Amino acid sequence: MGCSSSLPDRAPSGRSAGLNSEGIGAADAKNLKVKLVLLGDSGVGKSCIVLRFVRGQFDPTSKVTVGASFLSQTIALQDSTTVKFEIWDTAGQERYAALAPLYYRGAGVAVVVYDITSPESFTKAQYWVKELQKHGSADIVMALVGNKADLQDRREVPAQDGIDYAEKNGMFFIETSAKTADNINLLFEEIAKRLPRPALL
Ligand SMILES: Nc1nc2c(ncn2[C@@H]2O[C@H](COP(=O)(O)OP(=O)(O)OP(=O)(O)O)[C@@H](O)[C@H]2O)c(=O)[nH]1
Ligand SMILES: [Mg+2]
Repeated sequence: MGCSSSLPDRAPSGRSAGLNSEGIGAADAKNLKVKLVLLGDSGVGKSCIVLRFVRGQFDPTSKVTVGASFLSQTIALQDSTTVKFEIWDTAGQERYAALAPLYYRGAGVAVVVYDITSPESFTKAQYWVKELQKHGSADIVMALVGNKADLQDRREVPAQDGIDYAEKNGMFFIETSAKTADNINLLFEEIAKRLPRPALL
């Protein structure tokens, strides 16, 4: 069960046209675009986060992701710049783990997601952070996301553990709920603010 987009799966094309080696580019000085990859254990809610961000929906009946799916969304910041996110939502099931480098290679942003009710998913998130530190772009912007924050009564990963781990690894940290929409837009706005800007800006 999960949130999947109705768009067909697409093979990754490596870097998108117009993006530099960190996956960040500018159509012009005020309009940035960035390749973003979501990584994390199966079932943590990656597809639901994307669906909530892109379409404002939560669909508890859709399927697990197969391979990866692609969506894009543009947001406007207060300084009147826009950021287009080209989002690769990867499949968390173990059988797809070997495909992950195809999606995180050349990404300017990596969003590593765990489920606050699942310590195993927090351990898996740490695995992905290490993998990105070894093989991701040098200037990649990384966010650590504790999802399913609506399930407070089932929480098993204290927020402080996420905060501490993120701080040690130079990551932005936030807890979200794709179900209630809590902090979903904020996650992407905060990422946008942290993107290195072209010299023109
Ligand atoms: N309560 C709650 N449930 C959520 C939330 N986000 C996702 N879910 C549920 O968690 C399950 C898995 O969500 P998905 O988005 O498919 O998980 P995924 O990380 O994309 O999983 P894979 O595609 O297999 O990697 C679904 O049953 C969702 O309804 C949330 O914020 N709160
Ligand atoms: Mg998915």
